[in-house]
Amino acid sequence: MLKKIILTIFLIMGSYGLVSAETIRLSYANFPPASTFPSVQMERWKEAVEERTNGRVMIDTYPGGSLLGARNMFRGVIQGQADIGNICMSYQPGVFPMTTVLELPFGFKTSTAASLVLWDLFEKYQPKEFEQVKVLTMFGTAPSNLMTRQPVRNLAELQGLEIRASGTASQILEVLGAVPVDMPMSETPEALQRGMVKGLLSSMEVLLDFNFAAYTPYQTRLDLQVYPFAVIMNKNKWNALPEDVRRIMEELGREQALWTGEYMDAQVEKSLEYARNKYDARMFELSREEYAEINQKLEFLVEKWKQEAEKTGLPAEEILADLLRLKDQYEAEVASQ
Ligand code: 3IO
Repeated sequence: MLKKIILTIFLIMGSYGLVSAETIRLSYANFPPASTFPSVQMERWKEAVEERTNGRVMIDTYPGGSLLGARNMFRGVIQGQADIGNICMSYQPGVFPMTTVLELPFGFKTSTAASLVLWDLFEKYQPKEFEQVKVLTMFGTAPSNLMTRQPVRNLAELQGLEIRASGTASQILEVLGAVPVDMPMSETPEALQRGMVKGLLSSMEVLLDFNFAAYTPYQTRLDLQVYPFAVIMNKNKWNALPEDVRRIMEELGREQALWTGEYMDAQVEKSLEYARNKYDARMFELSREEYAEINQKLEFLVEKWKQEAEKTGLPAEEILADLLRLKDQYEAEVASQ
């Protein structure tokens, strides 16, 4: 009798959704170590989702390539080896014709602006390069700068130097006379330690987060391209989530892009200070003439991107115009804070 009453109560509560469904566990794979910004933002997203769903959704995070690495992340999430994963679009040239527009050297100053621009462009154009997955958030790095073992005070000193980069950044290095060595960030510590490369072109928080300052105490200010990232989810897993959970995750999309950008910009500052204090790091600036020369030499990249984007049916002119307008708007907002 009592059993029957209890059962009835639970059945009624269940039909009104008062009994919380089973906990949903999701795996989230990341390629670089826990100390680096893609993994730091992953932990922040995990905490936000667990809190906002009152623990109904629990995220198991796998930094450092422990579930999927940089080279098999996109495929791995599509195939369901991980439910969620973090990809860098620069690692698969040609696969992301739209969002790699961030790799053009437009002179972003901050990760905050780059991340918001990337997110806005993604939302507006819904590019088919991501049609196989659900995109949870996106962000871009702070602009790339040269970090080297030996001083690079001018373009002459860059000639023939092996420098690690990825995607369009490698093309940029080649045009500037360096020898690009293409690999994901996660393989870079070993390449630097073994002396396979003399430096790298990336955002400078890595001086601290990977302790690259120990290998590359010289920096050259170039403020080149941005590396674009996306956090993606397996589509079947996404479709199987309760609607309120999906809403919570969707509301986090832009917020997470902003959080990550602001985190990274602060981390770059911290990193430069660390490199100066601990390794006597030095940052060089080129002459006005050499900056002008670089700009002129890299102009063709915009045309090249445009042609490739148009080939895939993207409104390239419109995307570029939006990018430049949003960049100015967001950089001004950041600067006024
Ligand atoms: C990056 C990737 C992983 C961990 C830290 C990082 N900082 C900047 C990047 C950008 C990037 O993907 C790259 O390859 O330079």
